[in-house]
Amino acid sequence: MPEESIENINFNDLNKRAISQPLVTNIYTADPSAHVFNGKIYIYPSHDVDAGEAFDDLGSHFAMEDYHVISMDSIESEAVDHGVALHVNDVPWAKEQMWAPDANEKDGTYYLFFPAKAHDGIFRIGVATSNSPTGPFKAQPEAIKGSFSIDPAVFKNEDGSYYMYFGGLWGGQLQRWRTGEFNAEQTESPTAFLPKDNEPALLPYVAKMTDDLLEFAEKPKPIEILDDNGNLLLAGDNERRFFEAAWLHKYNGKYYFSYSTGDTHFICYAIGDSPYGPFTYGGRILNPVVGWTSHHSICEVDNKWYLFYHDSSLSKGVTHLRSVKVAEIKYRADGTIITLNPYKD
Ligand code: FUB
Repeated sequence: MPEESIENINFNDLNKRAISQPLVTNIYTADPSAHVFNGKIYIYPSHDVDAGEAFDDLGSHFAMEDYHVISMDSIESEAVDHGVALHVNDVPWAKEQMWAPDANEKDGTYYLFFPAKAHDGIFRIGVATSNSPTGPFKAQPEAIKGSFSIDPAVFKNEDGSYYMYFGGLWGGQLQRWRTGEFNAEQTESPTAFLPKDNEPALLPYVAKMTDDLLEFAEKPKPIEILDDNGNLLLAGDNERRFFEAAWLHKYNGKYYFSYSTGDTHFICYAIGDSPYGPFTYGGRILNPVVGWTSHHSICEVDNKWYLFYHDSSLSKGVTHLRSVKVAEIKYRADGTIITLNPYKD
């Protein structure tokens, strides 16, 4: 779907075949992180805008400046946009590119976790807090110490501990951190510094959070994604290896780590027995959507499981003008997930 020329797509037909429609149409939204707080659904998306930046493989066209929170009383009800919850101008350490966020709650305080490029051009991850799930959020003066790259997702484990999952290739800069230090060498190539195809793929990271959820309690650890033989997926395994958009949920006693394969446009998952992994590749959750990126979250609402995702159907295929959608997912008895096709044949 993303490789198909946009001119060849009949969007009226595509929208009729879509398994779901945009949740809001007054603004463009992407990268939805969904949670149920106090019986209500809250979605923390990116707020897509057209800032006039030229398209490039490092994502300069994703020039988002703020976050809005969307809520729904139930999965069938109308989605409500609560307006600006945090603006980049109110984040002392951040300069630009407010990419995919997540949120969580602890003891009545709501935490918004978000990546942005700092004034030195390096992506970091920050935290902002509020006493309301819809904000407004007040940002911490500094980014999380030791944070890097993009796409934070914060999972609350049953024992009350919280873990942040993060990382993203190309514009998300994960490949620049291979030595543990940021490689600042000048290049416009999104694939510079990536491992060779026959080497293990770059891994996303996880870190337990401190009790106040404002810092990492430990040095981030790489998350191993293995094949059925127990080997790390290789960098050349483009249809299965991690690219960006980490998420963790627990189903039937197992931890499911899900993510986007980026340039091959799948949402995939891997299953493990610990929040740290290792995770064994399990399959695809979502086939490619219209638009280059694919990003998701998985949330249980009233004993059913839902995939929140996005596509570029409303903007007729504009990569950086996306819309958040939701569709139910189903598990087989063996715990595998039935792959969704975002558009019916
Ligand atoms: O929205 C900007 C970036 O695009 C996100 O951080 C990635 O996950 C991709 O969806």
